[in-house]
Amino acid sequence: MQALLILIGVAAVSAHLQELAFDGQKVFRVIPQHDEQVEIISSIGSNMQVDFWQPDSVTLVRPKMQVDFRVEADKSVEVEDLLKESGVEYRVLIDNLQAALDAQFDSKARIATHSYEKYNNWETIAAWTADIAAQNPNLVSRSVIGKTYEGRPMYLLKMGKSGTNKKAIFMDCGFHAREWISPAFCQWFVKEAVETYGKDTVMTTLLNHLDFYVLPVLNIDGYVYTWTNDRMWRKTRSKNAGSRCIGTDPNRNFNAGWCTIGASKSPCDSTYCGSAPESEKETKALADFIRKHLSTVKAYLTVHSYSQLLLFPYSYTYKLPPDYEELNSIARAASNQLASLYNTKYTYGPAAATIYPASGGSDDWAYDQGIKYSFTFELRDTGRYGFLLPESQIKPTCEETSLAVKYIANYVLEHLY
Ligand code: 0X9
Ligand code: ZN
Ligand code: ZN
Repeated sequence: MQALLILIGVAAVSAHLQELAFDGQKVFRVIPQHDEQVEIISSIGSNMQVDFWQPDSVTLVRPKMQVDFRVEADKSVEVEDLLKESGVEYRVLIDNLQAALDAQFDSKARIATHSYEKYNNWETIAAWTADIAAQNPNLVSRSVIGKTYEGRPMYLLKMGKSGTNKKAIFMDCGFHAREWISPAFCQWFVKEAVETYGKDTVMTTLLNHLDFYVLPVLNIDGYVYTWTNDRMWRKTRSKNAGSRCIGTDPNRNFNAGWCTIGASKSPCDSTYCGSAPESEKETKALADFIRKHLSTVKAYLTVHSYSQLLLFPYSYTYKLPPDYEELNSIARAASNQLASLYNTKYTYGPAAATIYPASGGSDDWAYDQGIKYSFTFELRDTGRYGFLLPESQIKPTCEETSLAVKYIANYVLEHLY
């Protein structure tokens, strides 16, 4: 009892600390017009405590690019003055981050059970993976593909009617810890599959003829850290030799032009590529699983946020992939499907030209392994709430995204042989 009370006390204090930490912080959006203004953004980035949201690192900023960054409360006046003086076009995207942080938990019930319309913590998601498999033994099974740096089991769900020689779609969520809508989507998609199997003809056909592997959270340690310590954490939580800074960007850690462009060699940066490709236990576990299942996995989908984009290779080069025409037309059709529900607009294209060049991503790696249908989703929104998407948007976001995922899966099924 004593221990329990202390635990509750610690949780309350850490939640409270995190709450105070964001009061008065602002998120700015700037569009530097030329190299000189890019320089100004870079100097703000290096001289102030600035956290780049989009793109994820100051090194990726280019002229005419829309840039969102978060500024500490005591620096925000100074930063705004600098922007004004230098004539860089800007606006305040989020005026008080604390208010946005509070707004994300806007669903009515704050009950401690699992809900598809709330953000669930890791403990709740882990228990859910066991439950959903136990409740749907003919459709869902759970396995463990490895352990995280901090020792948590990485659960993978396999969905589909049992059959022989089935091909599969692989989908993961939760690469970047702070992109909470992503794990929410993986959970939603599993729910939708089990609830609509036998009712919805497309889903029924998909599960009869294909398997879905769904990894609800890849970067579990980081996700836990966003609940306990720092809501804005992105990377893994591994220690780096010779540095006090923690973590590697899992989406810079794959062996695809590793650390050549749009990635940092400094452990203190949010896009640190790691000491070597697959240096992280989490990326290694994912890559090992895919290598082992290359003969069956026909599509690789990885879910991030935010910006409303549907991206495909390449990111490590501006070169177009050999399957550019086909991937582009799939992305166009999937985006149209997505928009058909709530009119949510997605931009699609090869990632390097559509957002920014960045090497070491899992999408490029999967594609170069021969998985032709490789896509990255960047879910809602376009910056109003950014990573702090209110819970009231989980349902519409997941419903519309499911349409796009089903479209891609159905396309893959129809083009298997
Ligand atoms: O930079 C990323 O890893 C992704 N954007 S995010 O804001 N969610 O971090 C985009 C990934 C696109 N693909 C590659 N860079 N390979
Ligand atoms: Zn059939
Ligand atoms: Zn991401």
